[in-house]
Amino acid sequence: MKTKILGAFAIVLIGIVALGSSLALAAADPIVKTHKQPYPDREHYIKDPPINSYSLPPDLLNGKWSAENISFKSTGKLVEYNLTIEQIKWNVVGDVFITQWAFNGQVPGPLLTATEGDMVRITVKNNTTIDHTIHPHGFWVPVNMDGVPNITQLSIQPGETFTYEFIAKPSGFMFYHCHVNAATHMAMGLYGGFIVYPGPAGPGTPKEVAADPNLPRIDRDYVMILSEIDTRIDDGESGGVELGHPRKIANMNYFTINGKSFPETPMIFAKEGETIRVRFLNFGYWSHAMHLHGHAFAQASAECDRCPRNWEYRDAMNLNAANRTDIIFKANNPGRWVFHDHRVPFATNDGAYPGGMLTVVEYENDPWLPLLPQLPLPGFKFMGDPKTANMSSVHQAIKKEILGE
Ligand SMILES: [Cu+2]
Repeated sequence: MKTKILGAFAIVLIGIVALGSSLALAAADPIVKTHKQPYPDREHYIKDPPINSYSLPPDLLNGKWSAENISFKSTGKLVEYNLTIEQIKWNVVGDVFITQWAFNGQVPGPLLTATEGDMVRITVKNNTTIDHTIHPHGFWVPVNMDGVPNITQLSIQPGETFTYEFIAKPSGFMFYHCHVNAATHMAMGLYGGFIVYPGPAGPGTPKEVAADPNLPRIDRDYVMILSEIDTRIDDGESGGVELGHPRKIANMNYFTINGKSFPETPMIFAKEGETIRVRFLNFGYWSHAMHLHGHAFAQASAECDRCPRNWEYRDAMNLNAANRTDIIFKANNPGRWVFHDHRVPFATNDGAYPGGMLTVVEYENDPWLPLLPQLPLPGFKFMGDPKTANMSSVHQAIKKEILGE
């Protein structure tokens, strides 16, 4: 302990000396932003991966768990991602386009993955005229990698590049988002999912937490990130910089799954007998009550895979802002089933039903399908131009009906 304190003093002293010299340089040179790498011994990390352990307060867990029995071995692997931030026009559905700031030109940004114990390096290049950061949400990172402007780092200025580096832990469904003026920048599309797969268990880790023993074999895995859009972003006076004002939350008029509103939302495909998992993240400001027709699903928190998870059977689940959940269902009822927000006004496109946060579970090669009513159903209002819409099979049927193609 004594050595650690002395060490910390030494770092502070070096820091002061370094600060002094950088101030002296700043007068003459343009400021080049750098940060101290949290793992300067990276070479050592790769050669001799350390054991990481973490603990949950035993009083929360009936004294069952402690730091000694939750551990994993680092993989010694470096996983690298490059992200750019640009201003784009994003196609929500049909002919609805809005201005967004986006990671790698898409909303949400690319789905990143790593294994627990990997070292993750994310290099971010800011190609916009506004400053940004990345907050790795749910990760247990060193504080200088937390991405909160002016509290843990200086924000990434236009034209600048910044590198985040941290060990991927714990395993679960994490995400990343900009934390600069977050109320606005999050609504402007700066978010993406990040799956951390469970790593090899470390010594002393009991079998029951080495991997989730309740987890069946998963045949198909889906990720669905829920969010909301206020199309008045582009209206100048009523949108723009006021986007992040709490009064404006009620202006959200498009509700998205992976950046798209129904009927362009991603579909879930299944074959009878398969086990399907959907990882949900609610990135919106409202809570969302996703309800699946025709099936019950098992649901549990996805925020820390190794932490105790309580699986519950539900046919609808409420997901609050920033929460992640796994839902698993057995494909045992063939047909075509909707899966939608039961706050039904959020299953519309600017008030036109059906739309928004609605998708379809469709069984492949299913004898039911030809027997179901031809789409579009009465009252169905197709949003946008079906000629240019990006359609999956159900939507192809609609296209056929409307255009006779
Ligand atoms: Cu930002």
